[in-house]
Amino acid sequence: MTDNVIDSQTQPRRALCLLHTSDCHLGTSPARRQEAAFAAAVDLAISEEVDAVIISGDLFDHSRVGDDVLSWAAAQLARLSCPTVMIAGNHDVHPETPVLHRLGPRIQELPVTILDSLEGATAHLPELDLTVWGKSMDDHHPGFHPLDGLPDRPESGWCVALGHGLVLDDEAPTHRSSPIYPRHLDAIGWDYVALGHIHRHMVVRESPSVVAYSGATAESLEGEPAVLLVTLDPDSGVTLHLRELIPSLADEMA
Ligand SMILES: [Mn+2]
Repeated sequence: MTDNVIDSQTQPRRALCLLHTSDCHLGTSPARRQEAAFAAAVDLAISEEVDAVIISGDLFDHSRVGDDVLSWAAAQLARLSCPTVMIAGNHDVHPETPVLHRLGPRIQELPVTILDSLEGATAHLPELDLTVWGKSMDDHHPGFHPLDGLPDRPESGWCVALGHGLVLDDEAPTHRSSPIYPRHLDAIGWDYVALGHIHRHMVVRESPSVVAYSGATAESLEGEPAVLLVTLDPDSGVTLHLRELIPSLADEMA
């Protein structure tokens, strides 16, 4: 066995810092409160030099947002030098003209990945040794299970799963849409499960995987803007820090 082989097999994963947000709801209203919060989130990603940005659905408030909102969002994502990975939520999905597909041509040149397969899709970011899985939805209904179909964790590297749905306390059948049952979370061996849909930040559980809602960008911290910084560290594991955002009044009023 050569030294090179030993190195490649024993090389520890390097620590990563991810910015996790969801439910940005861009295009909600002319007041631009959501846009100001999102711009502040991008500012934080840049100043903290995060390794990747994760958006767990509902980047947009609805499928009819104007082209100006789409172009503005693309310009914000273009400020990031790190990769961005996102899924659709129940607000930005539409069977005929998904708003994220309208965003697509505007972000072609950017390191942005939209995981838009209904069966689930995996993005591998080799420069970060990071695998991200997520599933798109074509409708928000009780039969859609956001984490169903998640494959076994990759053999090496960090792995993060995205889901947009409602975590339930027990296995009782429900009429709530996009349910995530305990059995879905019990079975996961991935490092972190980044959830969206609930607008308040919430740590759902810490084992076998750390599972958390970031909360909505504009209101996750008791109604105020915040995002979640997720540190993946070979020594200390997964650590979450909810970081308050200070939106610029100029972005809000523009
Ligand atoms: Mn939602």
